[in-house]
Amino acid sequence: MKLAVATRNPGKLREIEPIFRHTPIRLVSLADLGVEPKPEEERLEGEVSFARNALAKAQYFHDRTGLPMMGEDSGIVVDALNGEPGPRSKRYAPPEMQEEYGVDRANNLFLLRRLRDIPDGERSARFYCAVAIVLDDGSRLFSGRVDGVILREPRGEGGFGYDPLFYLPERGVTTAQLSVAEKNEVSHRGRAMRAARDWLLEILADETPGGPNQ
Ligand code: ITT
Repeated sequence: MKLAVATRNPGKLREIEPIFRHTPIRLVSLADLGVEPKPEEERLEGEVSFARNALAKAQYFHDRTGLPMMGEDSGIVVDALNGEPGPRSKRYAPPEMQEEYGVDRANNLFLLRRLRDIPDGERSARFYCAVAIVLDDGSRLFSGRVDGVILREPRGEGGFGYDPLFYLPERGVTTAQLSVAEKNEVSHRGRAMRAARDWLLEILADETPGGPNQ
């Protein structure tokens, strides 16, 4: 089965690919398919919920390609900021800052600035991930989360986005200090993707003549 992935974020693709390795599901990216970026894609993401955004991305690219499509929306939710930046995680820092420092670095600097006066015991946060699968005959949503704490300065070179600030107390590292495999074990994306993968594998088993479900 061919499953297209409705993301233009290479960091996400790097983490999603190993989860589908050694399965009959073959992932293809928008780049593999030659699906050119269009300005209207920017409007797929609102500020209401991760699930809505994931579904909007999957449905939009399913309509454009006709392929089984997986959309993913994720971000960071910070308790001391009443859930900010949430679904706005990618566009959190003002555009001038993003232009000057690059998107990820600007967002990290901006988050640190917003949390400057928040004491150590009150910096809890979580990454959240919604995954939508859109097939010809319907769609399904999955989600995952991982809880952590926002540090006062970045640590680690791996991952992407807010990873260098996201500390996992039980492991004593940030998610930027984990390998892709280690991050996938605990992360919001790993959890949501494994649930989506297992659901697709059930469908495939069901459809295979003489397969385990027949
Ligand atoms: P697509 O919409 O093309 O998939 P995107 O980068 O626009 O890619 P999102 O709208 O879902 O993706 O924004 C997610 C942002 O949330 C991302 O830019 C990061 O800043 C942050 N984020 C999500 N998952 C993360 C992770 O595992 N580690 C660090 N930051 C993460």
